Amino acid sequence: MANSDPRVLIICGSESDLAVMTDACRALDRFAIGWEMHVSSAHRAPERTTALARTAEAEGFAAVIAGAGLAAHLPGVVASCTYLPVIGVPLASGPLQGADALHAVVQMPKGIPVATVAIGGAWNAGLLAAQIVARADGRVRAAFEHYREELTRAVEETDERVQTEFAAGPPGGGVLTAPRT
Ligand code: AIR
Repeated sequence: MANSDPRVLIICGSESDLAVMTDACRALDRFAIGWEMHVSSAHRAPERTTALARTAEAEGFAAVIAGAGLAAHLPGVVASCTYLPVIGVPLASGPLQGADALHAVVQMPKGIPVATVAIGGAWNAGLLAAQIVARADGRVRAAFEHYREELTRAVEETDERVQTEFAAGPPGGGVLTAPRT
């Protein structure tokens, strides 16, 4: 998958990761930032994976997002093969539901950092990559500012509605109060 002028390289450890990792694509689309998505496993295709990482900077990418589950070495391996900032997405896959991947991604040894988001946090990975791109792109910077303002406005609108709904006491006849014994 690709679009014109890709600025963010996204790598998934397996096709089974795509459903979650496409959230990163959607976040980048929100800011009209081009991306390129690849499947490449650090364990099943190590040469291919390191080649993708090594060539990313010369190809014009500004950041890499890498998502994997289980023994998720992909983000760390990618980070060790590029000077670009790497954002790691631990994915819930298998019996430990992402706790294994979280530790593998976040617990990088000193020297090779991976900016780790929450388990399944591909949307936030996309936002973080957008913030990196925004450092050198005023259009993206303005779009990001607008996004933050929208978040705040949504909270304000929710609170306004809550104030109206609660003006005459909690809705549902007092369900929020402790039941009388
Ligand atoms: N994985 C693939 N190669 C190395 C790792 N850690 C991960 C994938 C996926 C999980 O293993 O990122 O989350 C299961 O992959 P599959 O292909 O068996 O569904």
